[in-house]
Amino acid sequence: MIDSKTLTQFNIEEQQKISGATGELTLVISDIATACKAISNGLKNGALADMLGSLDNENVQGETQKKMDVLSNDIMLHVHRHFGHVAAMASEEMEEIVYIPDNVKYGKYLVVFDPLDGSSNMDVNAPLGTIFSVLRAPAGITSPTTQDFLQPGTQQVCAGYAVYGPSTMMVLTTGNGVNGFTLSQDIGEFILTHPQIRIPEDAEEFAVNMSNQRFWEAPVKRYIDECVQGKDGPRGKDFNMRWVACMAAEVHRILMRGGIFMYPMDEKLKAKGLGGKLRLMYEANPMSMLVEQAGGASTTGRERILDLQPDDIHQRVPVVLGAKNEVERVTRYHQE
Ligand code: AFP
Repeated sequence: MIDSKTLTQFNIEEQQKISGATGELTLVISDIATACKAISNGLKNGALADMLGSLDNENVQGETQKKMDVLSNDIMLHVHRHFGHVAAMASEEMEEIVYIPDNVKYGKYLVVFDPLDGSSNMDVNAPLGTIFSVLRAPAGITSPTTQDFLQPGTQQVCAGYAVYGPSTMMVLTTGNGVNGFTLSQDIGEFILTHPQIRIPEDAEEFAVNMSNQRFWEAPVKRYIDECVQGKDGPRGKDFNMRWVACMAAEVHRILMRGGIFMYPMDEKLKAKGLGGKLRLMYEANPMSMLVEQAGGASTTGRERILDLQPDDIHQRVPVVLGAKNEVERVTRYHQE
């Protein structure tokens, strides 16, 4: 029995509240949802569909591509190239931005995505995700350049992710709170199941890749060390830890039950000349918008992520996000 709104109904109602809205953003979100349904289907048969394992090629990030990385990227590109509604796209998997064909209706939005987040989880049947961000194409421009994508996260008009776990969910914001939709296997629609999600301001759960501990900077070492000391330490309470190696699943858990997530700067990343592990435009910005819209906070440790002016479409940054009071504590430790 479906007794809640579908994603499409929800977005049309939201669109009707905005005077002068053309419905184009609703169409873009609907295309992304279609792609996520197709990716969800692609993931389901796993080894039976020969979808495990890697290909011989590397992506622009220098990472070996999984078969599902390529399929998910193709699906995201295909829906937008086929239906139009966007001006251009940028994918974590591709060096250059992608245009839509001339014969397709040109839209006013730029779509940025990580088609398959946490793809190493594919081979171990653990959660994966798709992360997306929608920006406005500069007015009057019919052929956007990479430069036109380099907008701070505060300019995003929509951000969200799909998480492919025991159920497939899509969680998104258009700047008016965060809402979660579960994909009904019966009718093939995303149904509103988690309206107006909020992140508690305090937390007792952190997510970080502890194997990097010895490479972290002092403020992060201090924060995690105090959490690990639990009741006997300065925090006076016990903390739990989780690490799924899929940012979409990690942020989803924080939106569902609170906590803090971090992929901080470390010596290994510095030695490779990288500004962090996670990508600003494909991961950090959309997740930061969601987290802030749900009452949380997001920082590099030193600056609010949404305020960063990107200088490269594949730029990487340190990320600390989640429960407001915990993120503020990490920021304070950086200042001290
Ligand atoms: P992929 O999308 O390349 O699989 O990377 C996932 C990710 O960007 C992010 O979702 C995870 O939080 C992080 O990397 C995991 O990194 P480690 O493997 O270093 O823990």
